[in-house]
Amino acid sequence: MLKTVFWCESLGNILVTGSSGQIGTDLTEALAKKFGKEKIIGADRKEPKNRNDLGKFEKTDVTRKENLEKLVKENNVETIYDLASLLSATGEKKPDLAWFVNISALKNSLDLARENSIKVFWPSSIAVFGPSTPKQNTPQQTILEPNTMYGITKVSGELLCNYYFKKYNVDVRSIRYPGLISYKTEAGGGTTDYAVEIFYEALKNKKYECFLKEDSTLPMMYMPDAINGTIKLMETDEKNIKTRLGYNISSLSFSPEEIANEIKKHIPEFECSYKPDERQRIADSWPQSIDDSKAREDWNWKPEYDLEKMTVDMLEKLKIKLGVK
Ligand code: AKB
Repeated sequence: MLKTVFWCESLGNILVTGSSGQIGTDLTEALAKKFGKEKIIGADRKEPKNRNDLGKFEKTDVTRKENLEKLVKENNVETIYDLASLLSATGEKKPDLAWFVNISALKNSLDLARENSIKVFWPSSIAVFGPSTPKQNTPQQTILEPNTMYGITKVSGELLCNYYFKKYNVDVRSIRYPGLISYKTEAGGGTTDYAVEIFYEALKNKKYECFLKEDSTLPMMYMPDAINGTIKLMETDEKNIKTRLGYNISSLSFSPEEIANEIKKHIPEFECSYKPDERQRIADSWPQSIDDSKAREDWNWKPEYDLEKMTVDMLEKLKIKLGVK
């Protein structure tokens, strides 16, 4: 309780690792807007595309504990959003690297959190689920037997978070993100990336070749909902956090064909074709819809965007970004 009040009132500095990535870009901007950009430190191996409104940035590799420690100590960090991660498709191409990056960055954050009373957010994913998990309305507590290295890092990471909470009382919180769709930063290396690419291609070329089959339904979410949910979870009173594994959250589920049809309502000439590649196997191993009732009960999670509202907003924002009429 004391810790929560302290965090809410003093709002010490916030470090976002992986800040140039898909979630990192949106989250850094949202945190800077909410708490003031002087409180936010972004860190990544890649420079951010646009530094405006993002706060301080350090180019560094947080898989090395001494780099992370320097950032924490020099900036009086009280909260870490540890987003440094390789995604599912890259993880299958480079499984050793995926294990190393995803787990060592988290272990470093948790160790520093334990030593310095830091609060941590860590992103899990629907990739914790595998072919043996129920596919519809997948419960919070269910079979976790992923068949991708990315999924294995996410299950292991969740268990590590839970261990650090139970053994060292580290206040670590996590969300199992579905595929995320944002107009600010393009996705990279994931299985759900098609749901971002399709918007760019529809606007630029009026056609898109999708790397998943037309009927591959997956859980998805518009980035503003994901960012609001993340900040809301971190602001929730500690007594309401009932799991230190990842919380299921959900808003949309659609297939490539469904999103293509939604885009066609606005761009009637748009044509989508389908040529599944190795990412199809990953998509086939994941659930189609998620039961997020625990998150709704424990910390009042509620998304705002449905498919129609998201499509309108994505097209509107991307038209401005791409300079398309
Ligand atoms: C991916 O496709 O790898 C990610 C995820 C669902 O975690 N977007």
